[in-house]
Amino acid sequence: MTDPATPQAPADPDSDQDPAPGLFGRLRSGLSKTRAQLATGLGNLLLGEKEINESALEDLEAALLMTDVGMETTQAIIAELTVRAGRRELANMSALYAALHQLLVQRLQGVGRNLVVEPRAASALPKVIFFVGVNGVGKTTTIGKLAKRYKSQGLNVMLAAGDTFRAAAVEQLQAWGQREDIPVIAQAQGSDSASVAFDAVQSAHAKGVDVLLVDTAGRLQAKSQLMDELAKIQRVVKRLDPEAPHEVILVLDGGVGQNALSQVKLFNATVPLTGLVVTKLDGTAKAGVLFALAADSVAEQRVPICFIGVGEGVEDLREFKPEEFVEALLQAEDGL
Ligand SMILES: Nc1nc2c(ncn2[C@@H]2O[C@H](COP(=O)(O)OP(=O)(O)O)[C@@H](O)[C@H]2O)c(=O)[nH]1
Ligand SMILES: [Mg+2]
Repeated sequence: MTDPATPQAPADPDSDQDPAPGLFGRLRSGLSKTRAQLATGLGNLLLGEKEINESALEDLEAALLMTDVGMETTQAIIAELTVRAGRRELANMSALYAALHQLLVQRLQGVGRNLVVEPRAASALPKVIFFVGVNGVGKTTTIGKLAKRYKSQGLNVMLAAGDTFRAAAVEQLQAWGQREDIPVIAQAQGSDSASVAFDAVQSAHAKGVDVLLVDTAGRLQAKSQLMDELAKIQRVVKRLDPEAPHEVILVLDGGVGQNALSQVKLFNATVPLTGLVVTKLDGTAKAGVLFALAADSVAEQRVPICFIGVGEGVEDLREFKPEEFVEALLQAEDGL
């Protein structure tokens, strides 16, 4: 893993080695590790040439658990497949794929949420979006990717370098800003991040900005200090606009698997979350964690998934669409 303390140059979309794999192709290749993990379970069924029965489904169960789909979801899916196999509905692999596809999509239904930003009406205040999460998960990178996306939609974007803990964090955001010609409000390292956010909201009001993306510090997750700081940023921003922040997005590293669930709980207790971004799904075989997060959000926390990160390029931050995601997870090389 790259040292998050090193400022990252924004990935250059023009220097992409693979010029036109298509957006779905990028998603698919980003998810290749998780797909390979799932294919192990499915492949065992195929190679064994055995009837798809209860014991054969155990391989699939193990594969689902390995991708961090989670115990509850895995058991529900296997139970349903077992019933169908008992009814002789899963006579061949393509029937099994189809059934699995359907069940996986079902588990994600309603969990995706499109984070749309409208151009600001004359009388309205800018939309303020906070990005929170532990260190190194991809907050700053996600902000850079989103800033470019919103700008290309014709929106007037501004960034706030609220991670004042490390100089590198400020520089990293400034690098994105320079590259995309987007203003970045920053203060010296060690300054009060609530003061940066306050300045930025004020400036965004004055300059007719449509959307302000606020970066925050992520170290000390387990300590009350970080949560106090987030609460303070929130309080200070509300003095300028009681409705702000309009969105609080928790960024999660998909590679941490089930640990993502406890991060949701932790942050949600301090700054009520309105959405999740799950990054680095390309670097892990644990993309199944999206299902665990979906089960969690259905159960109690109700935090929708807005974007997933499947690489470092701008195009690799994708809206989370359940159908497309499951398609990319299950589609084999030969398009089965
Ligand atoms: N492979 C991959 N790397 C990512 C992704 N998102 C972020 N990164 C990398 O993760 C590292 C930490 O990201 P950064 O934005 O600095 O994290 P922050 O500390 O939360 O702001 C950087 O090297 C990023 O390039 C992703 O979706 N895929
Ligand atoms: Mg950062």
